[in-house]
Amino acid sequence: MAIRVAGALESKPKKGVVDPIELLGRTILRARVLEDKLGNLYRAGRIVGGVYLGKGQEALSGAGGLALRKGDIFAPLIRDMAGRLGFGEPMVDALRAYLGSRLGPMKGRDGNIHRGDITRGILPMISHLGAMVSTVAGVLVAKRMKGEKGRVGLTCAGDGATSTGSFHEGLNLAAVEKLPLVVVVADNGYAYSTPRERQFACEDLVDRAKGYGVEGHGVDGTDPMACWKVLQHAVERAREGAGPQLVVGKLLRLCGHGEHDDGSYVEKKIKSSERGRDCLKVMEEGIKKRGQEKEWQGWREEAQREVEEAVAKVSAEPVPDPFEEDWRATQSDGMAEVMVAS
Ligand SMILES: Cc1ncc(C[n+]2csc(CCOP(=O)(O)OP(=O)(O)O)c2C)c(N)n1
Ligand SMILES: [Mg+2]
Repeated sequence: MAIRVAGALESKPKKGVVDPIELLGRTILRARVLEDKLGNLYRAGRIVGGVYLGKGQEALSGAGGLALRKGDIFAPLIRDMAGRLGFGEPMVDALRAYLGSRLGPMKGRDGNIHRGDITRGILPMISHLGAMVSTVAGVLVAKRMKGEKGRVGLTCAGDGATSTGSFHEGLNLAAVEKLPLVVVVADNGYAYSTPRERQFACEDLVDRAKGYGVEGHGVDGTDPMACWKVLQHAVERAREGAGPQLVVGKLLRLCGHGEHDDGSYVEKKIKSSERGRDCLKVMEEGIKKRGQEKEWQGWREEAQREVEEAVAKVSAEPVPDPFEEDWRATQSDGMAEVMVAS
């Protein structure tokens, strides 16, 4: 049941046709430049709370966000900046959440990664550890009961999350109900500092697809175009009624669990293995081979400008006023109505 796909980066862009390599390349770049800036802002003491980044995981995450359409549901986790940007979350929303702007999606009341925007189909994350599988399954059941057709729900999980009850219950329910759910597992080999051999005894998490009775797709998460192809295919299968899709990408987190952690427990031999490749570098090399070195540099500079402008804009915005706040994140006036309506 599991398929493994190899990508190809060398094909030239065709005039008038959307170029997936440019789309994914720019998404990976924007996410990386933004997250590098977030790390710097954290170290400069500008961010209250933790900062959790997705360095090295952008290709898999971005390909997931880009495979979705308007009207779909996306439930990203802490390492899914690329997926968020790919799905259309404005960069300024991310900065507003991290810098506590009152104009942000959570009105400056929630630190960072728990942000969402129901009106855009982005669910605020409850937990990194499997909770969103059940949540998205529930949303998809509700959509089915309302007669809404053709909507796909995609959520992400880490290798560690696959061992939780919520992950199992959600995927099992989705399989029984044949829901259009795509679960993208970023198997980075560690749950915080716990290595995969202390988390589960199976060889490859994609083999679990058979047990759940869903379609499984294994992919090299460091290979951007392989990620693109697999995610396009999985989302299409879910949309056409083939039921849940389990995508497992092997890669490595090229940073600590959060910016407070140096990740020194990650073994050297894993860092220098295939899964330790940086998807951004793989993308960059492919783009150069394609003769688009100049374009790549231009996209990078554009991303840097976008980040700097957004930081300057958000830095001048108001923060919540404790004398005026009721301190409820999503239950403030109007939010409940938005949730019911969407
Ligand atoms: C119930 C619970 N226990 C512990 C945590 C703290 N925690 C957050 S993420 C995480 C590790 C998750 O590992 P994995 O699913 O592999 O995702 P990764 O961090 O590698 O992306 C832990 C222990 C939590 N959020 N919730
Ligand atoms: Mg992990």
